Formats: sequence, C-alpha cells, structure tokens
Amino acid sequence: MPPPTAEEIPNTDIITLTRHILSDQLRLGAAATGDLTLLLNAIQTTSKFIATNVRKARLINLIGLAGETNVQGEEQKKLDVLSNDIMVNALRASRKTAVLVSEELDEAVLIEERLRGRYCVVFDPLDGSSNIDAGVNIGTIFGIYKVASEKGDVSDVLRPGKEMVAAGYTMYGSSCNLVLSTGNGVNGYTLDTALGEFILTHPDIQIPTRGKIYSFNEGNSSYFHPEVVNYLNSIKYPPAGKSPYSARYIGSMVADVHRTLLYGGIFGYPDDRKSKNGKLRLLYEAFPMAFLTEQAGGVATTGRGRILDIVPTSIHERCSVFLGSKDDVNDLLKFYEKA
Ligand code: AHM
Ligand code: MG
Repeated sequence: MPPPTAEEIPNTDIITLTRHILSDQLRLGAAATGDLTLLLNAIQTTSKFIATNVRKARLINLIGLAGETNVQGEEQKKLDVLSNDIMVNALRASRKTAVLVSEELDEAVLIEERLRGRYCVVFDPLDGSSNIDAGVNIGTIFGIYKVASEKGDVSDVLRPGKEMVAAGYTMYGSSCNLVLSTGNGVNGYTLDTALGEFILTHPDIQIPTRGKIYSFNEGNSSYFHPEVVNYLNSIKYPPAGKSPYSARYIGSMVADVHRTLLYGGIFGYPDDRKSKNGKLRLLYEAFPMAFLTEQAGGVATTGRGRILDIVPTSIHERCSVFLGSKDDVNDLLKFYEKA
C-alpha cells in the first residue's frame, strides 16, 4: 500500500480559540495578568450557550415575543431576553468585569464590589432581531474597554471606540463563527460542534482593498441623503466597460459585516431624512464592527468622520455607519466631500 499523502494525514495540531488567546497572553509576558484571557474565555462560553439555544429555538418554544419592550421601544424576542441573561450572568460570574452595557437593558450594569474586575463589556446579545424567527443568520456583538476610573462606572464606557482593547462577534449561521481582534489583527474561528471548541479557521483576516458587493437596505433610499443616492447610482450604473456591483443584504449586521470582511465591498446603514441619527447603536454595534474593520485593513466612517473617534454621550446612542473595503469606502467619501 502506498504511504498516505500529506492531504490524507489528519491534522493533529488544531489551534483552538483558547490556545490562541493564551499564546497571545504568553507573548505579553509578565505584563499580562491573564484577566483578558479569562474574560474572552467567558465570552466564548456564552457564544456556545447562545448557539445551542438558537439551533434548538424552534423545537423548544423559544420563538416569538417575550412580551417586553426594550429601551429603544422595540419588542423583545424570547431569544433576545435569554441571550442577554446568559451574557450578564457569565460576565458577572467571570469576576473580570466592572461595567456591562447591553442593548436589551435600559441602564448600564455596575458590578458589585466583591465580583468587580477591570474590564467593561458593551454588547448586543442577539443582533438581527428581524431574522430570529426565520432561522436566518443572527449574532452577538461585543466590545471591551479596560476600566479607566477607580469605581468602574458609566464614564468607563462613554469613551471613543479607538480605546477598546478588544472587539468581536459570533455569527450563528450555517456555521457558528467567532471573529475577534485584540488590537493585533483579526482572526476567525469556527465552532466544531463535536469538539465543542472554536477552531482557528480564518487567521489574519484582511479585507480586500476593493470588492464588488454593496450591502444597504435600499428600501430606505427615498429617505437617503443625495450623497448616498449618488454613490449608489455610481456603482449600479458604472461607466461603459465596468460591471455594476451586486447587492447582498441579509438584515443582520453580523452576517452582512462578516461577508464584507471576507469578500470585500461596502456595508452601509446611513442616517437619513427619517432616521436622523441612523439606526445602528454606536457602543455595541458600530464601535466593535469599526474596530474589526480597521484591524482588517478596511475603513469605517459615518460619512463625516471616523467612527472610532466619536465620543459617546449616552450608552444607547445611534450613528450612521459605512464600512468595508478601503477603495469602496473612499469612493463613497468623495460624494460626501462634494456635498
Ligand atoms: P436589532 O439590534 O434590533 O437586531 O437591529 C439591528 C439590525 C442590524 O443587525 C441590521 O444591520 C439592521 O438592524 C437591519 O435593519 P433593517 O431591518 O432596517 O434593514
Ligand atoms: Mg442589534
């Protein structure tokens, strides 16, 4: 029998998320306390727990409304509430957090002294509400700050996104993917459900410099400002010899951004004449995704400035978002400059 080829030999050296973040910590040597590693570990556990519930939702009566409304006046789904509880419980029990901000909670959670740690986590426990009951891709988005104040209060999260020390998301789709940056590039992991581990499958994600896809809710285009309409027209009706862009819009930011990071192109949810401040939330949607985009070599802007430079004034504020391939976003910015 001929010896097995390289492709036939099973890979026995898989890199798990735990191993990867641990090796990052070891690289920092004595400077690292291990607190961020433990916090990221708690977050990956919540992702597995939420993923399990998302997969079973239809079977265990987790579909539909919870009968409550969140601070934004939106009706909460049962899975929204459950995912929020999973995250708050796990993050508090990790003993590594001081302040938590969730899309589903009106106020920031200030962790009691005996459990308090040195990090603040802002998160959308289950993003893409309109897709939950259809079983379409949804996700969890998170950003992490290190406490700046002695006490650990809301001022610790009213800071620009560029001060985050880590950000990421987990996408619950045809596969469960966790994408993470600790400020040193972006890595993607895929959950091996048999092993129960996230495995490094997308090392050092680099967003292509230019893409061929635009991802906007064009149903809102009658409200869009002229610079956005003109930009979209420029990619839909290009000069002779150039191909128009393709449209892809899932309506779950995690899924639309995930595709944008991998394939390139531009994702946009602009402010417009109806939604004066846009729809997406600055702290736990725009900041983490802008952080990942920049770390992957892309650009994230409101159209008028860098998203990560914004200083938030309240925890649930919204902002205009465009992010993606450098060349595509810069093309859009030219329309803003002209306006
Ligand atoms: P949610 O936090 O209530 O789920 O809303 C956020 C979602 C994003 O995932 C997505 O990009 C956007 O809202 C879609 O909005 P629309 O349905 O208006 O296109
Ligand atoms: Mg959301």
